[in-house]
Amino acid sequence: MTYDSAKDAFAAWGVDTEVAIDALGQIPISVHCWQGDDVVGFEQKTGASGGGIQATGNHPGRARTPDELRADLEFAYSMIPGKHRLNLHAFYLDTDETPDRDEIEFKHFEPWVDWARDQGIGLDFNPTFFAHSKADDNLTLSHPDQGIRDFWIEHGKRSREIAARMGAAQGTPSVNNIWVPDGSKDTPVDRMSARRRLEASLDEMFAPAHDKAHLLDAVESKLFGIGVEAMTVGSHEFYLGYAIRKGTLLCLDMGHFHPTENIADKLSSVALSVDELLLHVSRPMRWDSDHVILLDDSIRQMAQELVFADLLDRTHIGLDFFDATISRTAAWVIGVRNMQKALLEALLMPQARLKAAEEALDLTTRFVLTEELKDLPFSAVWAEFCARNERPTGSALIRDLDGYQARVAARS
Ligand code: RNT
Ligand code: ZN
Repeated sequence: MTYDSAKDAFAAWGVDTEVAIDALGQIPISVHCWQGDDVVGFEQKTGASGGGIQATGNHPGRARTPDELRADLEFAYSMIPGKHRLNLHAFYLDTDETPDRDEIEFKHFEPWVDWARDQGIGLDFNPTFFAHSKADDNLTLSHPDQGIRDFWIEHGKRSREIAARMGAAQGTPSVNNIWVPDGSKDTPVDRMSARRRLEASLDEMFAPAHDKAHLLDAVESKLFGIGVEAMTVGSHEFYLGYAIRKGTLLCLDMGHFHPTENIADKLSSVALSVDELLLHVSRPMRWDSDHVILLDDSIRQMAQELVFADLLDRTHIGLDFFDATISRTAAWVIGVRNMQKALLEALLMPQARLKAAEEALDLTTRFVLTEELKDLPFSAVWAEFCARNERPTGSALIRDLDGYQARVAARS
């Protein structure tokens, strides 16, 4: 179908495809750096790996250096329509120096900042509270040992400073997201002390004030992880309350809840109590497996809530998945494009008509509408969006993805 006939088909439903295309072009997705190298990072490794974060697979082409990762990212962005961001983790520093986590400084990230400026890409940031000997107990900010807590508090403070300087340099705030692996493999007897320690550490870490135009603090909850099956200190209730009391962003990772929970349903509830949200869009398969996101119902529902509840302006959309069994660049490209496709579909819905049927309790009409709307020619509008952004679709996209993968496959 041509774009013009698709445009007419949507117009018959009262939907302007031009408005949807313009809106989609304004939505930045924060692309997570860690899909490119299986969450390894660029530190001179001590061999420690606390935190339970691990990618599965050994597909050829893993980025081994910051230059390789940037080359892969440049390729990925060249396949993705629109202007996006990069979500950098602290252990992706780019320097010949070997600072420990409590010694990192802005200068260790300057090559990233320069590159991002040249590319016109905004940076977001994350302190790295895992893959370190001082995280081997799966305890960091809530560790009973004050020295270990202080080490991680310092890492968090430095990360906030670095993110704030990135935000100042780029003219849009850098979201600095806190996720700690802290928890207990077996049933604890003193959850309260652990949570009080985490709270006190966070308070200390957040004490230095930064301009909100440069830095937005976010906190990410989790239900459980490998090695912390019995309790995660930073649970959803913990961070929901913390974010409300302290005015931070709340990060909802789609893999961090019970598998049958609908994360899209949470947005409107949480948005009544916190100003801004961060999403880690992911695909948990039976557990927090971080599969590459598909254009499936969970992603569609998420996008529809963002659009229908008018939350796009106060939600930062980040992705969080890593799969090393397939081309890492293809994983990035398809994942980001799937998020965009879901947003486009939501933007192309006759929202007023659907909401009116629901408000009138005409649930039959709502039902018939949602099902009949699935036949609308979304793909023709997506193809038009890609064409206007000079991005390939279909077999041309496959050819380009294959071509790049073939070029990086020789990396060992
Ligand atoms: C871990 C969290 C966290 C990490 C990244 C690498 O379960 O989802 O967001 O995946 O920080
Ligand atoms: Zn996450």
